[in-house]
Amino acid sequence: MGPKGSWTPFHADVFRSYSWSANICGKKKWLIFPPGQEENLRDRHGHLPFDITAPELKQSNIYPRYAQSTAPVEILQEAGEIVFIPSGWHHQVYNLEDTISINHNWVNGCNVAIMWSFLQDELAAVQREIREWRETMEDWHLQCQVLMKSYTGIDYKEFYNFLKIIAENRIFVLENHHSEEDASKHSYRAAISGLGMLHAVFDLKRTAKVLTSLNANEDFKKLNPEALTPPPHALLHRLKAAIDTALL
Ligand SMILES: O=C(O)CCC(=O)C(=O)O
Ligand SMILES: [Fe+2]
Repeated sequence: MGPKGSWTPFHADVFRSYSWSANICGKKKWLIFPPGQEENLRDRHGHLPFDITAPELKQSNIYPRYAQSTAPVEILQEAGEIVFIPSGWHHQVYNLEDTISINHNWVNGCNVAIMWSFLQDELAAVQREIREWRETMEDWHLQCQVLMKSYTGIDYKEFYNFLKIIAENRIFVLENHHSEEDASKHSYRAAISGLGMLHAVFDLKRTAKVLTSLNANEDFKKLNPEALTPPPHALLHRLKAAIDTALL
């Protein structure tokens, strides 16, 4: 909810999720950039601007790549209209009138790999910040995870748990698709069985790809992942078996 004249500074959404935003009343102006375009808007220290319309952006000693940037896509959103923002599109938003809107963010099989790639970038940024203590701190890798969680809202183990819950739900759908109606009366898990078999297989395939990459990741390996339940390799094995059975 925002009065006329209020605005939201330049950003991309949490975990590089998708979002939709529905205007109940009022009017918004959106300035949006395709993924990657924000690179030209970084200052000489690599930081993104708070306000992409600020006059300082034109100073090439502060924003060296601004001259190469392209103009944002501009959207005027009226009451009753919904805007969809794909993963990784940076945006700045103005309330042109007193405005109420409802917004929802989500990750699914189509953008979970984008989320994983974002988390790797976030960890790399933390590692760069505290690299000078790498050799002197015994728990340096663990501390990087702590900092990442405080900054990004999630660490690698939590991301694993996220994948695990998605995978287990989808496996449940595949294993119980014959008794869908019965099951949906009894459990939340089965309620999502409304997804359908193909959707569940699609999500599992995408989850398997991301989980394979997570398992091979050197930073994840340093966190003693085999102590997690179930161990990531066991989950991946189960996941692949569920896909194979479903495709028989
Ligand atoms: O409505 C706004 O001011 C910001 C909305 C936004 O950033 C979003 O929905 O992702
Ligand atoms: Fe946003």
